[in-house]
Amino acid sequence: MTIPANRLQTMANAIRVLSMDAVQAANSGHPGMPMGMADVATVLFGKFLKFDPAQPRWPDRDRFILSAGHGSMLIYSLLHLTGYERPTIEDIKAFRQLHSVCAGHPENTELPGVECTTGPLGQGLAMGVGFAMAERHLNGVFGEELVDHKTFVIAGDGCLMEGINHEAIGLAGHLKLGRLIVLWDDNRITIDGDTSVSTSEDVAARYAATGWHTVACDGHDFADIERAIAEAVADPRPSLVACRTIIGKGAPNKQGGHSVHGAPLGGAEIEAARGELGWTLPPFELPEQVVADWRAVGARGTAEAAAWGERLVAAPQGAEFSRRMAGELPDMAEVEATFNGWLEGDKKVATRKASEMALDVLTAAIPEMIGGSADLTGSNLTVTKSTTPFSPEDYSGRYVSYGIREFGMAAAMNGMALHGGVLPYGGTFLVFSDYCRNAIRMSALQQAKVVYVLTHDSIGLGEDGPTHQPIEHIMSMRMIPNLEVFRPADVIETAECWQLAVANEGRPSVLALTRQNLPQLRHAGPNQSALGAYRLVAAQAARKVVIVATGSEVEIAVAVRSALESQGIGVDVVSAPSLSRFFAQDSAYKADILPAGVLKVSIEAGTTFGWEAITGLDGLRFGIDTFGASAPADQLYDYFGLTAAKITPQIVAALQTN
Ligand SMILES: Cc1ncc(C[n+]2csc(CCOP(=O)(O)OP(=O)(O)O)c2C)c(N)n1
Ligand SMILES: [Mg+2]
Repeated sequence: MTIPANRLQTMANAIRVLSMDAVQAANSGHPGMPMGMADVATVLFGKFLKFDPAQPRWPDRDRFILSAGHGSMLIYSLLHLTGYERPTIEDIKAFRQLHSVCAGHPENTELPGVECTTGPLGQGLAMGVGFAMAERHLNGVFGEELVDHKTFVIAGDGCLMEGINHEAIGLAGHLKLGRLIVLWDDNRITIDGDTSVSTSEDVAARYAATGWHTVACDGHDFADIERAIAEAVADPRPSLVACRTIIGKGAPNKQGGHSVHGAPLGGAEIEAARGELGWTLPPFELPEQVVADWRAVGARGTAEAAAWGERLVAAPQGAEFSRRMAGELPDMAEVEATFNGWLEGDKKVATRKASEMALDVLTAAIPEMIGGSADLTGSNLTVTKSTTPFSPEDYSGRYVSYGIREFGMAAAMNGMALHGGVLPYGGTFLVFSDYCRNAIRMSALQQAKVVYVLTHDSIGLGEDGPTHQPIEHIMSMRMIPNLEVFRPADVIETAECWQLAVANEGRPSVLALTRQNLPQLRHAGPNQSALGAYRLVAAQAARKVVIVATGSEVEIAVAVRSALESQGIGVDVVSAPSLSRFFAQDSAYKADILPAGVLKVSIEAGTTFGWEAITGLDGLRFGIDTFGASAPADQLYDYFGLTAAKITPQIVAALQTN
């Protein structure tokens, strides 16, 4: 399909006008980026992108990621113009208003066609790496017939300047992800003004140094844009296309300056822009020819999508491919039987080791699981017999050596999960969750099923000292909405929590795991962790105390209970592997576990902040509200007062004063 250049220009101008009018109507938003990149986006969608607006989730579509999420009107315009069901023109009129699918920044949960939520600069591109990894993996497993698509990213100066960019492109270059193509909006403007105020970097040289192909073009010359993208598509390396653009192009008095970045153009400038662009129609009305031309672009993929559908039906692995893409787990009966077999044993292992044992079983049963670690495989214990290396030589492998790139790893896992067909998990030390915290937050916001294996979860890691000992981390991650934080207490809870994590639809999970060995406390099923918190040991004497503990501190709680019971004080021990799950139980269950009129005590080797929700203000909270220290683990537990010998008398004293 060849559209004459003048018609292409009008198609691009439709993006410009829709964007400036929507921002003006909302009195909020970012017209500069969409107006500047309208020409590039028109060529990309018009000539290269494989998609079918009638089947937004067609598995073999090219993925398009607007990493410069502030330019959200660009993607809303494109989806509308090419004929997606949503956004309608009414949706666009409601840009940035409550419940509009045209949210301030593009949200994957709002609109099919928005592959991932963007706005935190740099992460869209880094998720693009994950999308490209998932594509190569599924291609390796299912072959060219079913999986053969590209990932296109539009990124701005900010996306390239962020630190995560270094991690992401290093990983992509190393993995030779040649189907990843980044279109850089090289407009040399950011919010504070010209990029020269803050950077002197030779971006192309940096990309070249990490194994990328780079090419430049005039981002307002259709033929030149097409030439550059074609070159990028042809090159076997991941590609950076530097598109020289003018921010806000089409606004005659404001274009090229930072004032168009993030503010409405204003009535007078919009009128001037209409003159400049030769646009006579009022806001939110589009010329028939433009609509027809854009719909023709949208129809370009129809036949290919249909042919793909036929191949899927014919493919021997078609049903398995569809299962994975739908995110449905395979039959888990054998997994459960194996885990149930552990109940009879008496395994004293670290929960990180228990996690490795569980992963051995799970990765054998769930072929879509792709593991990895940020260079701590031997500590996180994330590799299994089933997870052979994922590499350019064998993309069907299932273990990613992410390198020391926690943020890059987490963002890539988000991209993989959102691509679909894979279930990513990855490890690092819990304390370094801070390095990837915003990507963990984005997992939760995007409802991405990603499992974070965060080991060395307390002072129990010992001699590495306070830099490596998490204090506030577990509780602060519990505050992230839609993230489930598990802290299992033994081998059984670890297996249970893993089962819950892989079944957690639309939600990421954290598994906080110990370095040190823990005794097996549970010898009976069924999955008690599914309740969030449950009575592990019930009081024998008249109940005066309920101790709620997590992870490695459940063992301590059990010892405290024994000491108190021997003094005639009845104590329940409640293990609480998932507080959010417990809080979601009905009030009768919660009242049964935390009855009124007894002293409530919490023990967790981290901040005590937040435990008031369990203990009330008159309960006792044992934890650590300073940084840790460097020493063997048992000495640290004693030093920080987290032993039965130190906790028991404080509970006795509290009972006496009450
Ligand atoms: C991680 C992060 N930091 C800061 C911001 C706020 N912010 C939004 S856009 C922007 C400037 C980006 O410049 P550029 O990518 O060149 O976009 P342009 O002005 O060219 O549209 C900033 C700092 C953000 N969205 N994400
Ligand atoms: Mg810029």
